[in-house]
Amino acid sequence: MPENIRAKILVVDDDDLFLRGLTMPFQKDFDLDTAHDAEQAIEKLEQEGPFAVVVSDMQMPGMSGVDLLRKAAVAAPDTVRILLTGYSDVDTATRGINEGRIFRYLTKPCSAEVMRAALNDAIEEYGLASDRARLETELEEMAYVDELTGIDNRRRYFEKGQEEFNRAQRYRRPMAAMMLDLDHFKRVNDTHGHAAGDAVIKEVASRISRKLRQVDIFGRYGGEEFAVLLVEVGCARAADVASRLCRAVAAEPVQTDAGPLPITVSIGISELAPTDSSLSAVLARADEALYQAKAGGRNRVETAGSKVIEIRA
Ligand code: GH3
Ligand code: MG
Ligand code: MG
Repeated sequence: MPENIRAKILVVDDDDLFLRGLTMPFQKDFDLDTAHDAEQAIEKLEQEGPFAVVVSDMQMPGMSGVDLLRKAAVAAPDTVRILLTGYSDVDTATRGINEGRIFRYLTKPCSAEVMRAALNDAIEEYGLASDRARLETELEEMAYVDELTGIDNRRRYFEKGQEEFNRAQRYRRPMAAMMLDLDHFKRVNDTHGHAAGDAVIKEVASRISRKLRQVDIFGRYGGEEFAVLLVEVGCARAADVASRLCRAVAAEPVQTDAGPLPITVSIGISELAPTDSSLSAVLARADEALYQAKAGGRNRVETAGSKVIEIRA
């Protein structure tokens, strides 16, 4: 947690006097909030969080501290939990500690120093756990998202695509695949440099993304190649969509640091056949059609097993 932000701490005790004694020494150091019973505590954890730490007394009318912290672990899983017990409840408390995944328990009465040390440790734990969670999300994203364009990477495209392929095959629903490849892209790199090339790939991905529906699957297949799966769409409509994509890319030059660069894309389309045993089979036909589109002059769409569709910008 950044040092200039005071950690939010919730202290729960039914005894007002004790609550005041407990919070008074720390008013300056922490952003303290209090609750008088378990119900109020859960409400605050759910609605007024995130809290870094919740400290609960063991003995309260209605719900015990262990039960409260067990609920808190569900309501606000990231909040670190501390239990306060009287000497007589230590046994009960230790039994409940695993269930509530309690970070630490303190026996009452405890000094301000002991409490401060426990709060500081808990806040540190909260920070470490948030760092871990952030790192996990970042790693997950790295595994699935193409860094340059922010769209699905090849791996993710195949995962989602295979699922869609299975569904379409099982229910005999239409599905179309597209392979897209930037035209003469090597020239962009050779003439204007790799950075300009990267900017072009990024902008083309964005133009295509904007033309697709949420349900369509769009991934960066390789360098300057993209793949699309159109869900519930047959060849004829896929050809319309592809023509629109070609036009959207060619509509205006891409602005780069090397100046505005006119860019076009060629697209090959195929549709799901009942005999296809994998998504790769569908994509292989789209790739053949793409090859035909390139051979036919680029900036155009070709459908596997049919005629070239001319694009007029
Ligand atoms: P065609 O119209 O036949 O597709 O011609 P092309 O020049 O686009 O075809 P080719 O496949 O020969 O060239 C693709 C180039 O894309 C080669 C490679 O240097 C470049 N490239 C691949 N990935 C990236 C990337 O991530 N960034 C940049 N800037 N260039 C890339
Ligand atoms: Mg290529
Ligand atoms: Mg190319």
